[in-house]
Amino acid sequence: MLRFLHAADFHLDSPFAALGGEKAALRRQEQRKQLRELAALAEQADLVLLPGDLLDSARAYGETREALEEFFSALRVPVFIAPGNHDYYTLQCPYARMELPENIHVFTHGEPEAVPLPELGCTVWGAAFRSDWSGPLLRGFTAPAGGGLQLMVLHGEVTEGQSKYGPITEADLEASGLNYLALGHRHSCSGLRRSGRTWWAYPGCTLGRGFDETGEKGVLLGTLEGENCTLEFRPLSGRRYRDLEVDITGAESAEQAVLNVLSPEWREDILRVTLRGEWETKPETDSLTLTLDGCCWALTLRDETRLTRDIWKMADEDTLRGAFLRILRKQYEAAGEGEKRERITRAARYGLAALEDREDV
Ligand SMILES: [Mn+2]
Repeated sequence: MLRFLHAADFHLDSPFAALGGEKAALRRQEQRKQLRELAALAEQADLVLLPGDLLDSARAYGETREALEEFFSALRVPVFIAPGNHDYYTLQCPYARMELPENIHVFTHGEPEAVPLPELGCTVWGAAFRSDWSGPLLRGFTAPAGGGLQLMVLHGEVTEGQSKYGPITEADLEASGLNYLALGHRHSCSGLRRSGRTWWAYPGCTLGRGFDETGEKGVLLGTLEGENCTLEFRPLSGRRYRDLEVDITGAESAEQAVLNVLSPEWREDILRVTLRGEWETKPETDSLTLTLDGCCWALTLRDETRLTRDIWKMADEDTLRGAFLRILRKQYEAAGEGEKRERITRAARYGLAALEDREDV
């Protein structure tokens, strides 16, 4: 049985621009620390597959090169890196400039090359992005039959459509004849997939970097034995991004509504809270921000609430406004429940705002 660790898309040295100076630097430090956790997990594997975007760009900080060197020298098993669109291979890239131990193999060609590992009964294939985009790298490839387990490590996008990120189609996967294809590029975990006889997966990124990368992040520990494959998702520790929407309609206060949904376990996390709904007294976002600051590590607060208006209250007035509302009220009552009512209510609000020469709040 062959045991492997499959991890991708570390995006070391990401700018974390939304967090700003100090916190962004701390996040980059946390990224480097994750490498130790990975090295510990690798002790359970016979080989390590790293399909690209380990670095966010070609400009890695000195600390990051050191952390990577430490990581690589801690790994005692064969390691395979297939550079992606962020860490693509050039003679000036960090991989080319680092002194890598012998067990670390970086694929550098634009077409698949093989590294046979007879002691493990397998061959590991791989190819590299050579710039920030790539044509299909797997197209036309078929692994030779009968040479033991055939694995490949590759950055690319599984899609039937167009992509400048090494597109891979279902047909490419089926024709590949591989036992396992370790993919990188997609930032959420795909779970174990199969096309033809080829097992494949994306582990997702190792750490969230924005509100489009929420939830658990981690790596895959897998086994291959004959035609069988198992995969286990191992979450890595660290802060999470959490995106919350809080409806404050009818709440005692916006503050109370938000506090009700927060968990004390999120104190080290990065939160975005979007307030929704209607109010009679506008939420004080400044004081709310102060209250929430202690509940998480970083906070973005967005106020998308609006003033409650009982719009139909004015329908009986003997004014132009009243006449306008009476027409809409008749339609509203005839519309029944649902989306049409919603639309008529909106028309009433906008109409009132126009008649009163105000903005709809
Ligand atoms: Mn990528």
